[in-house]
Amino acid sequence: MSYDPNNIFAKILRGEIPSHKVYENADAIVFMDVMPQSPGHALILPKAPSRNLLDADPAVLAKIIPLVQKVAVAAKSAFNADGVSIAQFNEAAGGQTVFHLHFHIIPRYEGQPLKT
Ligand code: DGP
Repeated sequence: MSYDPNNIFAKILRGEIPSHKVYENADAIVFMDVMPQSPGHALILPKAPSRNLLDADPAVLAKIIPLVQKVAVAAKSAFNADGVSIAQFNEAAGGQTVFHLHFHIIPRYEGQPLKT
């Protein structure tokens, strides 16, 4: 499977459609998920084009994982959560719906299941 430069996250990265951006650096962008599984559900995307984790450049992953950690710690604190789920899906059969690599940061609360 190849990378489609017209996927919705590529359009967000190019500024062609709006997002609620909360962080950006040279390598990545973080914005809020439009269909949050819990308050504070954010998405972290490397700017480099890859379809998902399966075709990602390890050098890109080496930069993104510390940011995943940073955002998870910040989200847990900002949303006064008890824990954080980090999710990442690959291909339609793996639950992926937008085909630009991204990580979900989902604040979690004791006794509260995710929305389905
Ligand atoms: P998945 O590919 O299954 O890992 O999930 C994609 C997520 O992206 C899903 O939680 C909904 C979210 N999403 C889809 N379209 C948009 C959009 O246009 N803007 C934002 N902020 N989030 C989106």
